[in-house]
Amino acid sequence: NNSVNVISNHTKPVLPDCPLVPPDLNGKISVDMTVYSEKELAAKLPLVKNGGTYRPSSCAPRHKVAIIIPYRNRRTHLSILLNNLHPFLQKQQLDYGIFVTELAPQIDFNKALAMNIGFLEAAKKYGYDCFIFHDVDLIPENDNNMYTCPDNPKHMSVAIDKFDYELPYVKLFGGVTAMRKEQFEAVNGYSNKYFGWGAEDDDMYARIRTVGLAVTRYTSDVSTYRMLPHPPGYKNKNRLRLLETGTDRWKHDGINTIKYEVLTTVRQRLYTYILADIDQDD
Ligand code: UD2
Ligand code: MN
Repeated sequence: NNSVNVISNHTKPVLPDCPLVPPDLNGKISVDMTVYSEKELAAKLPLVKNGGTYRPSSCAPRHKVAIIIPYRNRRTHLSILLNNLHPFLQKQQLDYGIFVTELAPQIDFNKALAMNIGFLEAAKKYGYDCFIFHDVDLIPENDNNMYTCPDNPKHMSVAIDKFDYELPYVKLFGGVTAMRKEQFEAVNGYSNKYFGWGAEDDDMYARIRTVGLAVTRYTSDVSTYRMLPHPPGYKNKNRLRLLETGTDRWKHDGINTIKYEVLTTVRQRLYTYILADIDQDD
């Protein structure tokens, strides 16, 4: 070949990698509890692209992160979370996208099922390497709490005001958690069977330990959250029986067995909304 290195004119200028530690983090931040309208919110977050994605323009981001929010009938919480989370993630210089996943109204609420679907749909859209599963009502209070995925699944909502900023129990893996794509696939995602409140997070904790991974946490002074008030969820009566049989069920109860249909995907201004249906008789 004539080995002339042609610099074609459409190559983007190579950006320097973003610094390992983002430069302008402040540590403790105050939560803005204002409930803005969608229009006001869109106007105050101009850097967010339609569908709720963003990537830094001055440096090459080190992390591609999908935020998966299981959702039903929590509009005010979502508005407050988006208002606080977008600036927070931009300061951390992440290449991120926010996905809000809801099950069709006739399906009993099932948080883990919604998160499995959110994972599968987000992974189809972009090469995310890190997935943060995020309760809609948890607002981070410290921006050193990096929304990235270390080499073990990370439990991020360690200290919550509702629980007096104490970890309720050491095996808790609910609230806000981070898993690399390959870690989530190694545990076959969440169980699909926990309809109603409770224990789907404990089931995931057991899967993580079964495959030889561990749960890691940042210190509680960094991993602090405000939980927005809400009525208690309707308890799933057979959650404990499901949990007991979890370890011998996990290989055929998760993202490899889930049967769902996406009814609609809407690129809202500040997030991607996914509405899915399942055939509940399976
Ligand atoms: C705890 C866990 C949560 C989950 C739940 C048991 C923490 C901090 N949180 O949450 O992760 O394990 O127990 O299932 O440990 N949701 C809706 N609409 C609803 C109900 C739930 O959108 O009507 C979503 C929403 O994202 C919410 C999440 O599911 O944050 C968990 O439900 P919750 O906040 O009502 O339950 P909570 O606070 O006991
Ligand atoms: Mn809650």
